[in-house]
Amino acid sequence: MHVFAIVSLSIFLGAPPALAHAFLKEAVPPVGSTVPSAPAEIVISFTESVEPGFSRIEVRDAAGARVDLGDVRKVRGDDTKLAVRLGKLRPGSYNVSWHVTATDTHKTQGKFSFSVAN
Ligand SMILES: [Cu+2]
Repeated sequence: MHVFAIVSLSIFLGAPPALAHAFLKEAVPPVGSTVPSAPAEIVISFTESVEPGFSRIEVRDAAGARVDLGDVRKVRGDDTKLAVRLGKLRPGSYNVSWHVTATDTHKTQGKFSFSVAN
């Protein structure tokens, strides 16, 4: 709930301040990592609670083909974690892009990559 803070600070500063919206905190597989075997899912932890119904995680291989199953969901008991299952990944590099809506309705997005070792 940053609405009042944004409105009041914007009046004084003339620009939206950098507040604690939902940014990537941690991912499994880790951002930039090379993992020894194909993961069955991606789990991303965010810095704030997010709404699974208004959030997306897309995973693509080096050729741009979608490899996730499109079933983004909240990880049980933790509003800050989203997971998406993956098809069978071959060795190579993968790009993950995420677009999430925090429970305060603020939208954020980002991307990272990881690799599956040969
Ligand atoms: Cu926010």
